[in-house]
Amino acid sequence: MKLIIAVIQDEDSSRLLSRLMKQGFGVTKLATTGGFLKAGNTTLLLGVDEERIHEAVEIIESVCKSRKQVTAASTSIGGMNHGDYAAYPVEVTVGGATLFVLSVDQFLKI
Ligand code: 2BA
Repeated sequence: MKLIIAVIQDEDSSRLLSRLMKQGFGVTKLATTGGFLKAGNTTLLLGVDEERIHEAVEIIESVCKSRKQVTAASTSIGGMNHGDYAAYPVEVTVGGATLFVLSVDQFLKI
């Protein structure tokens, strides 16, 4: 068995959950926050038999779309140690999904 950790956008989460559940995948949904944007995103944990990894990844790929998002970056003004910062907008592309696939030593339900 493998564990897929999928960081996805909140907007895609309910559609992806429905698709995965309909196909018989076990899923746990966590509310998470991205370190860079400091905005909410969703992390799904999926315990998947090795032969179904490809199927799960295909479903995630078909639902999760990448989007442009504008965020504020900051730069110091007045040189080093001045202590004043100015914010300016930066456009970043977020998603579709960031996946980690891990081997599972044991899967127990007690
Ligand atoms: P965030 O950390 O909020 O990052 C959101 C998006 O901001 C990223 O999208 C990327 O396009 C951009 N970004 C991140 N760090 C950046 C930087 N230092 N400079 C410029 N742009 C930057 P994604 O790459 O699609 O990542 C979406 C979310 O997936 C991330 O949200 C984070 O929650 C998670 N993630 C991505 N890579 C990860 C990793 N190596 N480990 C753990 N979580 C990760």
